[in-house]
Amino acid sequence: TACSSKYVLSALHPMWQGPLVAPGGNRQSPIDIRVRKSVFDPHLKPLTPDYDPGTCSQIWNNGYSFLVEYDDTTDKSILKGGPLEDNFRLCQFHFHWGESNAWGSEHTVDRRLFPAELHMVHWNSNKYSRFEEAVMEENGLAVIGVFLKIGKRHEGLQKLVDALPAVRHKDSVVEFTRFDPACLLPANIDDYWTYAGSLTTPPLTEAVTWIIMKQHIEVSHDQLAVFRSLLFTSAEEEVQKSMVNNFRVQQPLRGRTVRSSFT
Ligand code: SG5
Ligand code: ZN
Repeated sequence: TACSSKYVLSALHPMWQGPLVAPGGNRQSPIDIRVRKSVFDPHLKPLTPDYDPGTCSQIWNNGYSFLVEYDDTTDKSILKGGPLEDNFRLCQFHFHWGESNAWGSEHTVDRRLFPAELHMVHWNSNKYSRFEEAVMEENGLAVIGVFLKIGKRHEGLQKLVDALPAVRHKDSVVEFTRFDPACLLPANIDDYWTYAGSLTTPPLTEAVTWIIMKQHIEVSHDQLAVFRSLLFTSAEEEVQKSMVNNFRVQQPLRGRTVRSSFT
């Protein structure tokens, strides 16, 4: 799909988080959401995702996370509403998680860490014609973030969990079709925080309107254990490394306002 080009792969390694690599922009992500400092915006509309499970195409272990990729050559799976003026096309979703259930999310809420965080990545198809173009622009991307908590088994997620052993190693890809991304959203998508930020992996561009769901979803410990059985390393490498702690460190707010859709 359009956003699965491999040109940034060499940079996708946990070590890139070092101070030499991170740019000193003014709207970097992730951040801590301070609930009492967020500002209710009554003009924020309900979010209206409209996804076609038929656009789901494959799962790819890119050596940093696993990406469930969607065909984004047409406007079949789109996100609009909420803080967004334009239509944004779904190109992939992925997760960030920890080695234990005590941490793993990129964003935090009043410093609370979650064991994992889902990111659904969309690009502005009204203004741009390809993901690679949108990724360089201020209003190019919209990412929905959903926190994962340990609880009961998530039935929708299980189909994906079952497919993960096939992409255990870096650079492995398997066909994966008809997965409805909407099944991973919480029941209440009307309550969210939104702020202007960046990608949390290279190229770290300040292109993202973040939409962070207030309500989390529940997954079982066993389901997250399968995420942790994936590897950062390729089949050829001698020393195998578990794919865990694939989150970026938190970034300063630098005067930004986090808006909320709810009181
Ligand atoms: C961009 O950012 C990257 C993704 C990366 C997310 O969407 O895409 C590109 O730069 C492609 C040109 O990386 C890839 O798709 C690999 C080429 O996703 C990941 O690396 C998985 C963690 C990260 O976006 S995020 O800010 O939502 N975390
Ligand atoms: Zn992410």
